[in-house]
Amino acid sequence: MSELIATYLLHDEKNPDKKAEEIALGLTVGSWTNLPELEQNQLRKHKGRVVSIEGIHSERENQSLIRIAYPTLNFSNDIPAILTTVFGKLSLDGKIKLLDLDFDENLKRLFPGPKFGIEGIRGKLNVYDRPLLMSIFKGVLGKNLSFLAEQLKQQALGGVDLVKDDEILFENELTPFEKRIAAGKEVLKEVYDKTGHRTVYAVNLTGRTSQLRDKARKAAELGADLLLFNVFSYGLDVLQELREDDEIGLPLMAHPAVSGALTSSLEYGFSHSLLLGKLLRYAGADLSLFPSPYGTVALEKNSALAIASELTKADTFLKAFPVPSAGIHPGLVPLLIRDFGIDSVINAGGGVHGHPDGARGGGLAFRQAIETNLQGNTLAQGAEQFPELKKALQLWGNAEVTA
Ligand code: 1AE
Repeated sequence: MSELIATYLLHDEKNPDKKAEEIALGLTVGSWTNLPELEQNQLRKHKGRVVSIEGIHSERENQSLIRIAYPTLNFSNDIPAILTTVFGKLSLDGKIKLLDLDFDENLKRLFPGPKFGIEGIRGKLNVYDRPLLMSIFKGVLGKNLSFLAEQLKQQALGGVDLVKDDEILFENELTPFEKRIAAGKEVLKEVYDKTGHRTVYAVNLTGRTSQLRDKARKAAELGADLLLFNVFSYGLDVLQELREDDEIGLPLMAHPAVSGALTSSLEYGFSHSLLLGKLLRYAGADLSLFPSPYGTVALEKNSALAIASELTKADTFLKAFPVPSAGIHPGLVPLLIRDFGIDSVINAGGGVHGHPDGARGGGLAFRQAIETNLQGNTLAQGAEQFPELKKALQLWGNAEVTA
């Protein structure tokens, strides 16, 4: 029998054995022992099963790790049905956190995974031997297309590989979606013709859910490079719909906006690795942004590493790019490469635009930090050679890694 196994963390549960049994039955057949034998025989294939119960006790905490197996027969093969089964009413029922879901191979096969993945994105850029560098439009609300175009040009001239819209840039009269795509293409072609450096632009796909498919298809028609998507404002299934539409066929960059409300508590919600790692990858994201352990919106290091691991570990799906973000500056590059490796994207907004020489200088400083680190040199050594890197380190400091 095919099963989906959910792992939960319970806090302050006095009787975890009883609770586990209640979950296994309550979220499947309801009750069991009181059922007549005939009904038991009919319902056996729908019955949930307690797989294990483990106590984690310390002076401060009383936790239990429980694993429950749900027959896949009970739900349709989509993320909304799965989440409603394993964490529907249960998410409202006391201190319980959903840590992980183990899909068996049959179930997994019904999900698309990334269309492009790490290799596909690298192929678009022809960059294989270093982390990619991404920057973010900043301060663009209330600004017109020529302002955006100039900001894009400066970021591209700095050697940035990807530029993403700010996630808070929605449909507006000054910089409408379709015009942003067209203007972005023109600027990036100009930079490519002049320098030979290719930069791609992730345009923010926004609006009512019912409009997204047509908008995304239009973006593809206009030659957009990638779509940025605020997945958690909409739902994972909406991401999957976009991924599975062959008339869209664009790489999808998942922004973590709103996800903090679902993941940040130690006692409630989802684990970071499940939501921003495993489920995003299964649903089809090619890149997943999340707070790095070092920046302004820091995420605890083990959680950030666990997200990256879910996005990149060996699986039937293509690997998705981890994009540790928020408050990143060139002085953090050695830490990022040490922890996330070269198959990651280094992403900065303020750390690019805030450079004393502007966005071009910021981009250059990042590229210099990456080059210096991959050559096995310290950033202090790199700063002797590169003036932009030197200015960045003077401004933001240097988290040198020696090991
Ligand atoms: C975790 C998402 C980061 C993000 O979207 C963003 O805009 C970061 O900006 P900076 O690098 O912190 O300025």
